Amino acid sequence: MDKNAMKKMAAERSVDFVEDNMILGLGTGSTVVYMVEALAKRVQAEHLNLTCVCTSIRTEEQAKSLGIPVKALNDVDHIDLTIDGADEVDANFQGIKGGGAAHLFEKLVATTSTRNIWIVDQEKVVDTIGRFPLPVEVIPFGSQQVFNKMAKEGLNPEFRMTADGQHVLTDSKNYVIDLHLNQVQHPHLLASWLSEQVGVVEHGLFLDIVDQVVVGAPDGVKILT
Ligand code: ABF
Repeated sequence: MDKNAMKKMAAERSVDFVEDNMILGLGTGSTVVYMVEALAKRVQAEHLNLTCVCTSIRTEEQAKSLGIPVKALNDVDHIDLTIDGADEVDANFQGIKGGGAAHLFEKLVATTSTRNIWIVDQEKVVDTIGRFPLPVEVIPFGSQQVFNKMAKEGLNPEFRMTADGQHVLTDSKNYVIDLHLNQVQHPHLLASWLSEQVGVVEHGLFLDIVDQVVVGAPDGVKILT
């Protein structure tokens, strides 16, 4: 079974957890695209009353195009459930996100949510996180100095660039530095160090956040709790 089929399977199953009158957080990424499509079908079929908070411009554009009501994060007083993708998740439910350069808004929405569900294909479930390069959002001003400090710390930084050599920009017009670490043995320590660095806006270590992981696999959907 190909990866997209596993993503679609997890995405469609996750929509079963949506209840009428929920304020819902919508994540970002290709797995979430399938989820928003399935959600729109449920909204139409069951006339669900939902308010959705999006984690990126592209998710908001998709939701609006499918008639899903959206609101800004500042305009809701809570979020009942957020469904988002992830790049890696380990057995302790620690994860890496940000492959889609949306982890700042994703973490703001996730930490506002009562419950968080991630939807992944089985390749994202790993023993130890870190094989996926860890995204770090930095402001452009002084970003080379931040980069140099990360290199000195042995974090193997690389600016995320487009094919034509421009900096990839987040929805906040910031840069992304990816840290090629292979393994993150002590994620909480690394998260603390990164958060202390002046110029770092947010990193892609999502620790102690997710409550349930819906995994698409060749033999069906698994729900990890
Ligand atoms: C998003 O989901 C990002 O944080 C993460 O990079 C992405 C996973 O992408 P995909 O679903 O396209 O594999 O939340």
